[in-house]
Amino acid sequence: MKRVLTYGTYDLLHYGHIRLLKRARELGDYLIVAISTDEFNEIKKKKAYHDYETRKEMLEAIRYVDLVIPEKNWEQKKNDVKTYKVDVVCMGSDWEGDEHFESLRKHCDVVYLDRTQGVSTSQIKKDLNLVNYKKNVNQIPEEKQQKK
Ligand code: C2G
Repeated sequence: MKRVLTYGTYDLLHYGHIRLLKRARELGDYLIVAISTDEFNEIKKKKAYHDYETRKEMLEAIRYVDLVIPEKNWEQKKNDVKTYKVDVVCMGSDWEGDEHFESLRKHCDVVYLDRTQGVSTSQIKKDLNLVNYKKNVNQIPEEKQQKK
């Protein structure tokens, strides 16, 4: 059984993510996705809209994904490859040549798949004006919301 591993935040899941996961799964027979914990996102300077548990739940519902594990730091990748007997680590092409992945070539194959153009979580946030969004503000009754 050929085992594939990929990493990501997978926030505000979109078709770019889905197309990556589909192609990653096609590289083998079993796909493991390591998603960044909320704490690791702080280190990556990424503020996810959905928390780790929600992002995990959504990824586990995708037919191409066989297992979701936490990505807690940059350093765990070599251990992940050994622990899960990974044959291929793959990432979108925006990561091509990154040392975090190139250093894994001693332990497994490393494949970069073309990134889907025209969609990104950060663009979705901008388009929906979520950049300054305060979570759950809509659930506060009108009369109680802070008047600017
Ligand atoms: N991706 C893609 N096309 C897009 C957007 C993303 O192919 N339009 C790919 C990325 O290249 C990545 C995966 O989808 O392989 C997940 O994207 P992000 O959630 O943005 O991942 P990132 O924050 O880059 O985290 O240790 C590595 C990091 O955890 C990767």
